[in-house]
Amino acid sequence: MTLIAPEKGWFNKKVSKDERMWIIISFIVCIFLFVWMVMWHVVGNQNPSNTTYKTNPIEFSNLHDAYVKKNMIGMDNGIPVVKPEPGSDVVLLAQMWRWSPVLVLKKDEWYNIHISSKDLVHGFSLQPSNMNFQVYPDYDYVLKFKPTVSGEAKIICNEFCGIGHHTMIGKIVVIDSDADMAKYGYDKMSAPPKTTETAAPEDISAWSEDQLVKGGETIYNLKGCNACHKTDGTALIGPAFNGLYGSQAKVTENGQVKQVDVNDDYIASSINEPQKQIVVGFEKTPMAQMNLTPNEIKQVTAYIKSLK
Ligand code: HEC
Ligand SMILES: [Cu+2]
Repeated sequence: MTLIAPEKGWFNKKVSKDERMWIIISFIVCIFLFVWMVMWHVVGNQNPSNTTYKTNPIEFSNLHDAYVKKNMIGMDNGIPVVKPEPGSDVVLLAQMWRWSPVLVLKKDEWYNIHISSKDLVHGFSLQPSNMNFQVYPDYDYVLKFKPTVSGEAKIICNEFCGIGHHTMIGKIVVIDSDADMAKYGYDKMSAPPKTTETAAPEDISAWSEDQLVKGGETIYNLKGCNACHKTDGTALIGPAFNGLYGSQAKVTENGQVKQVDVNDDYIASSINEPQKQIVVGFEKTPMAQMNLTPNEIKQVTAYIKSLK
């Protein structure tokens, strides 16, 4: 509302010449930009074509675990490595704070890379090429991807996602032929222990202690515990796992500090209800809900127990 009402009949007054000219020019610019938005995709070869599907963090991380278990050829720095067939569907999971698995792709072949996040928004930035987009939980983003240069590319997270953000670096290795595997030390890799592949995960009652430990180690790597827990005594985001079992943990529960025995129950509750007892000194970054099944917890516990 203006203080002074416009004079009567203003709406039907003739628009001055230069005003009309500017309206026409801005209209043309708008139309041009609108068309060009589409042209970036067609001519500029930017804005990749993609499909998205609805998913959720639990469903997608189960998809990732199954995919990795089936296709894994070894480990690189605690992250499983897969070498998918050209033209196949590949699963890439972003989580605090890693990209899993490491992908070994053939040059000039197409892949359908399904990308999603297990926790919060991460950013997929492929270096050194200039490719950038956000990775959301609940969306399965399918990137049709054909690498055109061989060598090692890094996936940097460019969405600040917490204290370990800077360590969240994934890897895509592009090879010309299988002979290139040696360049990256990938020729001597060994597949994961057979236990987790052959035995039905629903029934592990007959497993030996050794099988449980091996299964637990696979879960530790697969579920990304290794992003926060190390096994060499050093604290990362969370306490180290070696020497943990059988010791005493100093925790805060309901605001009170107390000592508790580290046994099967304590480990299970640390995983199932991470917020209930917080280890003293690690209050800043709480552990996320990891959604392990009781069988997986049994294996992880055996693994932690085996780490002296
Ligand atoms: C994002 C980082 C992160 C990830 C991933 C993570 N943890 Fe933790 N974890 C923590 C932190 C921080 C603590 C200490 C605070 C607390 O007790 O919640 C902790 C505590 C624990 C403890 C209690 C340790 C102690 O010293 O008393 C156990 C057991 C544990 N985590 C198991 C796991 C397992 C198993 C996984 C993988 C399935 C896992 N964590 C994944 C951050 C993480
Ligand atoms: Cu991130």
